[in-house]
Amino acid sequence: MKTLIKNGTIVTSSDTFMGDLLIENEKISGIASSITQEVDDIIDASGKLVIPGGIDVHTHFQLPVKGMLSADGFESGSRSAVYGGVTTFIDFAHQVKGEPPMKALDDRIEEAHGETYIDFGLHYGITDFSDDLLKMVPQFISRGVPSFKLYMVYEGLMSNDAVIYAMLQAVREFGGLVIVHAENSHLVDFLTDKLRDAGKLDIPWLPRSRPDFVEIEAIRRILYLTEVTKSRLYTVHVSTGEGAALIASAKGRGVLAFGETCPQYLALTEEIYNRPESYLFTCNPPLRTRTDSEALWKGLSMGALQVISTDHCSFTREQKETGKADFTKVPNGLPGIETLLPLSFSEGVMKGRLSPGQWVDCISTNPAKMFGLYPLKGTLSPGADADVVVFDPEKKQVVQPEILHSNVDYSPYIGMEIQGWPEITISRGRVLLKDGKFQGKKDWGKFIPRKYEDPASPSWSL
Ligand code: DUC
Ligand code: ZN
Repeated sequence: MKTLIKNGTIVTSSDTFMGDLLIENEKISGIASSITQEVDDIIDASGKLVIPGGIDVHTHFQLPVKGMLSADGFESGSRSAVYGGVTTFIDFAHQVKGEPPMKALDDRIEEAHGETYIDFGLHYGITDFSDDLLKMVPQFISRGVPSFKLYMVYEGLMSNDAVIYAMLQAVREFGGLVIVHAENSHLVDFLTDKLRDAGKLDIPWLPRSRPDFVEIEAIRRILYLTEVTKSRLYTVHVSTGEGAALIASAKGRGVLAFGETCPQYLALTEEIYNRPESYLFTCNPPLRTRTDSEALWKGLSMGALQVISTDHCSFTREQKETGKADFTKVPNGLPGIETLLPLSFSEGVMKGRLSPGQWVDCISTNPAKMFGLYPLKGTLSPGADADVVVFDPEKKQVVQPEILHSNVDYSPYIGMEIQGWPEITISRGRVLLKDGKFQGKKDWGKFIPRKYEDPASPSWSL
C-alpha cells in the first residue's frame, strides 16, 4: 500500500518546506519537494502542515489516586490521543509492593493488549526499592523499559534520597534514565497540616500547600545528586521558571539534566483556583503564575526544557466533586492528551513563543530522542514509522467538552479559542482519523521496546 501526501508544508525539527511525503506500508519511504509515483491513495495537504505524530511521554491511564481510578484507560486515552494527533504515548508500569518487580511490567503490557489504537511504551515506576530491584535494572532495560520513575512525594510511592542516589548510580552504570516527580514531601506535609489547623483546606489554598519552593528545593537536590553521580535525569512537569533555570544551569556545568513541562503550566495560572469550579483544575504541582508560565515558554525555546507532555490523568466531574471543598481529598490530575498539539501550537507557535520547528521538537522529536524511540519515531525520515499528522494551522475551535473524546466531561481549557487542529492522524501508515471520522482499531497499537541512547554520546543532539 502506497500513500502520497502532496503539497503540504512539511515541518520537521530541522526544516520547513513545501513538499510531498511518501508512505509505503508502515514506513515513510520518501520526502522531497515533489514526488511523482503511482500510488494507492493521494492526500492533498495544501494549506496544511505535515508533521511527525505527537509523542506524549507522560500519561496515567487508570492510575489509582486517592481511592479512585483515573477515568481514561488505554482505549479511551488512545482514542482521545488520535483525535489530538498523538501517535505514541508512554505510560507507566508501577511496581506493586510484595510482588515480583517484573510482574508489574507484564501485567501492564497485558492490560494494554488489544486496547490501544496507537503505539506505546512504558516507564517503570519504583515504589518499593530493594537490592533485588536494583539488580534487575539491566533486565528492564533489555526489555525496552530504560526509564525509571521516582516520586519524591506521595505516601506509598515516594523514594528517599538514598534510593534516588542508588538509582542514579544504576542508570549511569547500565544505561537508561531516571525520571523524577520533584516536590519536597516534608514541606508539603508541614504546610498542609498548618492549613488544616487553620481550617484552610478549600481549593484556593491548594497552591499554598505546594508553593514554588517545594518544587525548586526538590529539583535543586536531585540535580545535585545527578551531578555527583555523573548520571542523567529527566524532571517531569516542571511548573516553575526557577526549576527550568536550575536545569539549564546544571546543563551549563555539563550535567545531563533534561526536563518537560505540561500545557497546563504553560496556558493556565493559579487565578483559576478562585473560579466557582476550581476543583476541576487541581493537579500536583499546582498551577503557578503568569511569570512562571512565560519563563517556561522561554525555557522551551532556549533548550532548558526539551519536551511538552501532558501528565494526562483525567477524572470525571463526578470524581473531582468528591473533593470539591477539600484539596486534600480531590483526585489530582488533568486530562490533556487530545489538546496537547492544538494548545501548544496555538499558544506557542501562533503567539510567537516557538518556531514551528521548535514546536515539532517539543511535541515529537525530542520526546523520541529522550526516551529511545528515535529515529523509529519522532521524525519524517525515510525508514521511520509512518506516524504522520496533517495539521490545519487555520482551524479555530472553542474548547467545549462536546468536541473532545476522552472519558471525561470537562477540559481545563474550556472556553479557550484554539487555532490549529489535527485533520488527519496516521499511525504506521494506517489512517486513524480523516474527515472527522475515526477509523482506529483497538488492536493496532503495539508495545514498543525502547532503545535508550546515552545523551552524552548520542547519534543525535538535543
Ligand atoms: N500529578 C497529578 O496531578 N496527577 C497525577 C500524578 C501527579 O504527579
Ligand atoms: Zn505524572
